[in-house]
Amino acid sequence: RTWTVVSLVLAVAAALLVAVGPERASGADGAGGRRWITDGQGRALVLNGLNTASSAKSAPDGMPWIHSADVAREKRRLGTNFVRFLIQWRTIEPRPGRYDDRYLDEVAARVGWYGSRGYHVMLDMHQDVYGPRTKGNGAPAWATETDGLPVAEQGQWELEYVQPGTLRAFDHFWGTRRAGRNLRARYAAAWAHVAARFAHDPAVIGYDLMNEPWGGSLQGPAFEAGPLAALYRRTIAAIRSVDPDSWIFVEPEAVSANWGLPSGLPYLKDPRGDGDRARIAYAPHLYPLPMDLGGGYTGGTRAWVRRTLGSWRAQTERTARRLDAPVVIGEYGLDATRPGALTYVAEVRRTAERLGAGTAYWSNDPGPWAPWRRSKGGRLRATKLLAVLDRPTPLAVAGIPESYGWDGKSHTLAVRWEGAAGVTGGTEVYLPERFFPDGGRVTGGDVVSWDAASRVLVLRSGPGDHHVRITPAT
Ligand code: 9MR
Repeated sequence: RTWTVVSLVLAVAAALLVAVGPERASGADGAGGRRWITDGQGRALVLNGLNTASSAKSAPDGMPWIHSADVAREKRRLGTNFVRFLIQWRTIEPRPGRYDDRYLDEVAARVGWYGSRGYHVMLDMHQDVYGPRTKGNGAPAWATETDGLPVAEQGQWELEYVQPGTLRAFDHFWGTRRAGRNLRARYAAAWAHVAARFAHDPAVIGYDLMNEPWGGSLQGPAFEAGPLAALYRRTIAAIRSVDPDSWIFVEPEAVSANWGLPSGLPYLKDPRGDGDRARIAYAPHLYPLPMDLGGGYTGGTRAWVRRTLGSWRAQTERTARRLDAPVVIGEYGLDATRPGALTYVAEVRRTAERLGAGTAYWSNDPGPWAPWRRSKGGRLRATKLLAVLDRPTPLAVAGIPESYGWDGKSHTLAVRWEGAAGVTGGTEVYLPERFFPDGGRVTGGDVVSWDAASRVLVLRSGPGDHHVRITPAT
C-alpha cells in the first residue's frame, strides 16, 4: 500500500511539473529587485546557517543536543551567521493557557550562545505529522483531537501525514470540519507569548510561524489562501501587538512547494506598514521528491532533480514577488553519503546565491545528513559535507546587492552592490581557510580589515556601484 501511495504521489507530481514547466526567471538573472533583510546598520544580510536541531523534537525538555562549545565549533568551521532554532508548541504551552517560562529561559540561554558569536537566530515553531499524539512532534496532547482514529507507523515517515488520525487532528486544528475549540487562537496566543519574551533580544531576527504546514483534508491553494493565510494573519497581528520589529517568516504548504510546485499563499499585510516598512519574509523548504524517496543525485534522478531546482526557483521568485518578501531557504538537506549528494548541495547553494536567498541546511544533528558525525569514542568528526557547506560568501552587504556568488572553478567570490544612503559599516565576506589560506586578493574595492581568526574581510562601502572580486592571496 505504501508503494501505491508513493507511486500515486510521484505520478501527480510528475504531471504537475510538466504542467508548470521549467521557467526562466523573469527580469535580471540576479539578486536585484527584491527586498532584503537588513541588520542594525542597514546592511543586507546573507543568512547562512544550519537547523538546530532535529533532536529537540523528541527530547522531553525540547532542547537540542548542542552545548555552547558546539556553537563555537560551528562558527570556527563554517563561518555561519544564522541558525534556524526549533521550538515547539507542546513545550511552550504544556497545558491550555499555561506557558512554561522556564522552557523559554532555556531557549533564551541557547539563543545567547549564538547571539554572543554574532549569529542571527530564527525561532521555528516546528511540527512534523502534527504532534506526539499522532506519532509526530510539535502540538501538545491537549490540542490533538483525533476522534479516536488511528495513526499507523509508516516506513516513510511523511506517509503518517495521510493516516486517518493525523488528518483528523489537522482538520480540527484548522477548523475545517466542524466548529469546535478554536485551537488557532491558542496557537497565535502562544506565539505572542514567545514574541513578548524575545522582542528585545537583539540575537533573534524573527519567527518562522509554522514548520511545513499541512492542510489535512484540505489541500493546495484552497488551504493556503484559506485557513493557512487566516492563521498567519491572526498570528502576525498577535505578534505585532508585542513585537513591532522582528521579521515574521511564513512557509507555504510544504508538500507542493518543497517539490517546486506553485504556492497559493497570498500577500500578507504587516501592521507595521507596506513596502519598505513591512517585515514579512518567505521561508520555503527545498526537498526534490526523488531525494525525499531516498534517491541520489545521479542518472535519471539527477535530471529530475535539476528540473525541480529550476521550477522551485521560478516558483519561489513568483511567490516572493507576490508577498513582496525576502527569501530564506529554511531547510534543504539530505543524506550526504548518497551518490552525488555533495554536488547537489553545492547546486542548491548556487541556486540560493542567484536568488539572493539565505539558507539553513537540515540539519546540524551529528550523522550522515550533517557536516559532522560522532566517532566511536563520542567525539565529533567532520564529514565530507563540511567542505561543501564551508563556502565563501558575503555575510552582510553595505547597500543593495545586485549579485554575488562563489565560482569554485576560478576560485573567485564576486560581490556587486549599490551603495545606499543610511547604511553604515562595510561589506563583510567570509573567506574559508580551505580556499583562502593566506586571505583574499581584492580587485575593484578597498579592504578595511581582515580578521584571520574569524576569516571575515571587511570591504569599504560608500555611494555608487561596487563590483568586487576576491581571489586567494598568494
Ligand atoms: O530528519 C528528520 C528525521 O530524522 C525525522 O524522522 C523526521 C520526522 O520527525 O523529520 C526529519 O526532518 C524533517 C524536518 O522535520 C522537516 N523537513 C524535512 C526534514 C527531513 O525529512
